[in-house]
Amino acid sequence: MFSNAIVRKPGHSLVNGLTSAGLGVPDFQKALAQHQAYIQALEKCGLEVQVLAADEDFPDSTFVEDVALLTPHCAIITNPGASSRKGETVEMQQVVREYYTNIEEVRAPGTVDAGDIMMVDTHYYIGLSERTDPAGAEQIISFLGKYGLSGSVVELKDVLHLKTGVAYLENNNLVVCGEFLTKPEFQTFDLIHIPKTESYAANCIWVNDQVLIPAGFPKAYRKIEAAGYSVIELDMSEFQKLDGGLSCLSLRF
Ligand code: CIR
Repeated sequence: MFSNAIVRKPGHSLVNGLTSAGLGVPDFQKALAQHQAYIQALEKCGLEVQVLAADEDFPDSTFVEDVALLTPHCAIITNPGASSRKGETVEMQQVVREYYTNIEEVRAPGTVDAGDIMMVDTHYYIGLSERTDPAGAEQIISFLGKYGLSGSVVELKDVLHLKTGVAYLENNNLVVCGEFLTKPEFQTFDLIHIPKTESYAANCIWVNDQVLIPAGFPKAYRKIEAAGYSVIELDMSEFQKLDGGLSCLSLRF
């Protein structure tokens, strides 16, 4: 179970965030309202949410998930793969100190976006993507090992981050879409297959037995509900325009 979350409000500079989505420029006011609803949903799931002020210097800084990996035993500050995002780690390092004494840090030349890291109990799957390279993944695996945790890498080619296409919902249930459906390392899970037409909904999050999914994906909704979860839908349109999903907007621990 999680008890805390860290989020960061989007700034006006959000409109300059990195994207390959081709869905247009996000509307700042709408993004703010969607972000507020996201915070409320986390609170409804029982989390205490620390809300960081917007940081206009970093257009993508609302996607806090990428800059840290928070485990039950240690925190790992990443070295984000996109140059415009590297500075986001500086303040996060301070924030994480409020909760952790064991803090590790990924060093250049290794790069990691923690959106590429999926926790399954004490094991962490690390996607090798355009943002996370083998040297970064190697550092993560070695940090995890220090604390009795393990990691392994997963190749990916079609999506931005590992968790763009997979989500672990506990109880051996794994949401998968596209290239992840046939990955040998995922075949021991009970797979919940999201069709490609609803691929954005593969980025959903388990929060204390409830599952948050983006609004507007009825097939995904039905499948996740049929797996026994209580589902909360959230409008994510403005973050989708920046390739961001539900997991990206918080650190949950
Ligand atoms: C980026 O390209 O870095 C942001 N526009 C989106 C980051 C999404 N984060 C995530 O999937 N964990």
